[in-house]
Amino acid sequence: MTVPALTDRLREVVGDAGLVTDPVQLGGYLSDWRNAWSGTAAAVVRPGSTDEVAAVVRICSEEGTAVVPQGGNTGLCGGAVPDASGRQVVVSLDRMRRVRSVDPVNQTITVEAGVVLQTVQEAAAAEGRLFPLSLGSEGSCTIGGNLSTNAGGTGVLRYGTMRDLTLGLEVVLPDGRIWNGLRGLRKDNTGYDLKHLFIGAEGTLGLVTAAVLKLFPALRSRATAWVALASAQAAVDLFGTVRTLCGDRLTGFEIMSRQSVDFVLRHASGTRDLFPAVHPWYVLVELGDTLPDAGLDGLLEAALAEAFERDVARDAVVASGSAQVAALWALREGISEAQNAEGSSLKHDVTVPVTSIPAFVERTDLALRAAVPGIRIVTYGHIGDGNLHYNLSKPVDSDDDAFRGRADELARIVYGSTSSFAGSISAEHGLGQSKRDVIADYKDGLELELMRSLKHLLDPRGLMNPGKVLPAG
Ligand code: FAD
Ligand code: 2HG
Ligand code: ZN
Repeated sequence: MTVPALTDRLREVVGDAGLVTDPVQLGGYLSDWRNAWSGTAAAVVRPGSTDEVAAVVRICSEEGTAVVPQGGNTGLCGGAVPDASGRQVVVSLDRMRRVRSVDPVNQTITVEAGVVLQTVQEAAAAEGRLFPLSLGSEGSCTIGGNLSTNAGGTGVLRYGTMRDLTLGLEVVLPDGRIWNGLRGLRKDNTGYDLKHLFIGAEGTLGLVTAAVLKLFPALRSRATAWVALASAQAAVDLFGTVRTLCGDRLTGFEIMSRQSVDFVLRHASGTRDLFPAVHPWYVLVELGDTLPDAGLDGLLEAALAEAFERDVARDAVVASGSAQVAALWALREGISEAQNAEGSSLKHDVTVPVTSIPAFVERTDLALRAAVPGIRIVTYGHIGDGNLHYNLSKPVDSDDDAFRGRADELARIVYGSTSSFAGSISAEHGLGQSKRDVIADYKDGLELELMRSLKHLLDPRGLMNPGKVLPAG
């Protein structure tokens, strides 16, 4: 079928409002926010309901046309971007933005896949509840994208990843059938738990259209500190201390190297350094409690006092008031954008056991500095989960293209080191197109074989987001 004929069939389902034709608007659907990946498409469609998604997918299946699901397009692995063939159809969920229901007693919220994460957080808060997934991109990313990447972020330490926060799903399968698994049950042992196949599948097994998510009691007090440290080992030691003293009140524990903070101070307006001296590492620690007067400041200060006594911390400040809390988080959340402003960033989103982080950083830093003298290593992340964003920026005054040209070689150094610590080369961002080939070298062959079998079972003609996640061949 020709592209115009396909477009006509799709228009019959979604109407003019559901087809993107304006060239400027189209650009936003065909490349990612960093312009790291771009493609073209036969059509970009924006269905307004589950039935419309199913009809669109059915037409694509009949025509043998590949579908690329897209949410907020904030992903960091190129998973939502079509290829260059001009034959794929991008299905954006950005018109499916309904919060279907909130049940504060069952502690659940049911939302369509295109609902922006921040909207879910706000809808939960309006009922005195917490939806704890929290990402720097929460003003743009969608629940469908969060599910499909099994998103992590800063609340995982206490509440888990998106997988842990999900009770039920509604999914349009590659042939256009709708699986209604929208159950809000915390117990349901009736066989295989199919929702977990689609969570983290990056749109390769089906198109998520709605979800039932878990809610928690709202936090009514919190305490936040910014701590300067001499080494990554000190950060791990501090983590142990705070965990022991504060238990489950610990809701966030984020690490940043001085290089990361330098970039934010340079590029994010309104940010400022907090201590007179420069330190190699910083952590942001946050405690939360459902009681309004839980004495969290005192608890955090006691943990920090112990850290000073044991010579683990070099300097620290506990935030007083919400403006200061926001200022501390701005130093953390601004790193992605600030690094982007410094030219190409080569991203590596890895996990190793928390105890291995100091040795991992030391060994990998050494190897990279030997390979590229002057390389700027931007290490930060969710250290409480063992998850580091081990990102690289080119040496000052060097050529951007030449640096990008060494991406594979440098990734091998980082992933080789990750692997030697029994880690994972994708902690929370997924594989998308950026890591889909390299994963073959780091994942067990039998696991890959099982993944391929599942893909074949659900999508025998390979029409759901081809070229993503599974290695070629
Ligand atoms: P998209 O980018 O649109 O899509 C991501 C993948 O999911 C693609 O493969 C796409 O095909 C698929 N997909 C999207 N919607 C659907 C659907 N309805 N059904 C089936 N498949 C679908 N990620 C983290 O995990 N932790 C972080 O802390 C974090 N911080 C970030 C900070 C910044 C500043 C930025 C820019 C990104 C960050 N991310 C983080 C990455 C990104 O925001 C997450 O991966 C997010 O979950 C993607 O959501 P999205 O709606 O933008 O998905
Ligand atoms: C974060 O934790 C995100 O800030 C983004 O996962 C990481 O941009 C990155 O590499
Ligand atoms: Zn992250």
